[in-house]
Formats: sequence, C-alpha cells, structure tokens
Amino acid sequence: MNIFVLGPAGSGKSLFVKNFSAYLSSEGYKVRIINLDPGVLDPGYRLDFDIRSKFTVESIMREMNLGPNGAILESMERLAKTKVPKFEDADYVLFDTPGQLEPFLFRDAGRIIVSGFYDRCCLFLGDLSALKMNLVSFYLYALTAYYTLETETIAVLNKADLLDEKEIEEVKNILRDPNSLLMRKPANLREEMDIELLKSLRGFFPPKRVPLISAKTGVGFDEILTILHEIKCACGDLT
Ligand SMILES: Nc1nc2c(ncn2[C@@H]2O[C@H](COP(=O)(O)OP(=O)(O)OP(=O)(O)O)[C@@H](O)[C@H]2O)c(=O)[nH]1
Ligand SMILES: [Mg+2]
Repeated sequence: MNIFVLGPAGSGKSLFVKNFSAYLSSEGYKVRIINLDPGVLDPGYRLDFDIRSKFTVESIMREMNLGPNGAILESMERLAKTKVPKFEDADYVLFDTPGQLEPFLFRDAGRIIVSGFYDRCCLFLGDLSALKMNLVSFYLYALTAYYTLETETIAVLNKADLLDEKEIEEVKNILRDPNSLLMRKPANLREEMDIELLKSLRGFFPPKRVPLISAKTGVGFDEILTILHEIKCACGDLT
C-alpha cells in the first residue's frame, strides 16, 4: 500500500515517516520510503528514492536566480514531470511530501503523482498543539486534500504528547460529540456554525477514524495500522 503523508508545514510529516516506518518494520512489514520534499535539508531517515537526487529548491534558486517561493513553484512543476518509482516488493511505501502543502495540492504535482499509484491512501497530519479547539479548519483542509487527490484520506491529529490529559479528553469529546463545544461557553454564531460543520464533517471523518497520535513517542501508531488494514480490506484485499 502507498501511503502519502500530507499536512501543513511543521505538522510532523517527516518525523512521522521516520518513526512510523521503524514501527512498521518492527511489526514485520517490508517498508520503503520516498521523499518528495525537494526543500528538506536532512529528513533523518534512510531513503529508497529521494527527489533531491533530481533537484532541490536551493539548486533551482541558484540555477534560475529565483527567490524561495518562485523556486518552490518551479520545483512542483518539475516534480509533476518526475517518474517516481513503484516499489512492488514492499508492504508499505511511505511518501514524505513537501513542507509547502499548497503548491503540492493545488498545482498538478500532487494529483499527478498520487493518481499514478493504485493501492493508496493519504494520512493528513495536523499539529494538535497548534490546532487545539480549531478542529473545523483542520477537517476542512483534510477534506480539501481528499477531494483534490481523490484518495481516501485519514485525518490524523499529531503531537498529542504536547497536550495534558484534560486537553486530550476535551478534544476526544468534541470529536465524539460536537455539541460538547457548547458546554465550554455560551454559543455564539461562530460556535453554532462550528457545531453544524463538525456534525457534517463527521460523515467524512468518523471519530473512530481520527487517531490522536505522537510521531515523537509512537502513541497511536497501532491505531493507524488498524485503520490501514481496514482500508485495505474495504478495497477487497483480505490478505
Ligand atoms: N512533541 C512533538 N514534536 C513533534 C511531533 N512530530 C513532530 N514534532 C516536531 O515538530 C517539528 C516539525 O516536524 P517535522 O517532522 O519536520 O514536520 P514536517 O511536517 O515534516 O515539516 P515540513 O516538512 O517543514 O513542513 C520538529 O521539531 C519535530 O521534532 C510530535 O508528535 N510531538
Ligand atoms: Mg518534512
């Protein structure tokens, strides 16, 4: 299965790929790792394919005399034209994706590359410590990825180790029952809208399928693996 790890800048994609790949290996799976981020300096893990062997944001800046944003856009044009290898020998292929999610998602690169892999899903990471109660925007962003890439997308709340038990329980409550938002303070128009949106979005992201994890400590990795198994079974492969 090909797993694209997506998420806003700094949400923990690279650390997740590093530690989740080690977890999968320790569970006996054969894992391959692909880096699609031409801007990363040191991803900190062993790679089976690295886009930086073709180009980097820095090399494009020098070559074309561009600033960082222009070079990132150019790098996405080149990424769209790159033939990314398929590793048929692996149980799981993990794809680390560019730190700048927008050009990957909203230009051709993401759609072209992701659609080239049949057996696939996306994990959309959010930084729980930054999101706190702003779960609606996280869901909407994950939904945007789902629609743009036309690929089953699991919303994953990362950096759970940075929250205390009470905060974790609060987030879980909101996931389970959006009305619990109301219990914290009197509803204003924005909160009423949040509740309605959360209720609708639960159709796409059922609470049971929104793991709270830590890419740092490995908490929640087993939950993600269970979800991946479920997705595989739903696709008809019961092996
Ligand atoms: N405490 C904690 N820190 C984390 C966790 N995941 C990532 N981090 C830290 O968050 C920072 C960003 O992590 P990265 O893995 O580089 O995030 P990224 O999404 O790959 O970042 P970009 O590729 O630059 O967008 C680093 O300092 C990580 O050590 C986590 O679960 N818990
Ligand atoms: Mg990264």
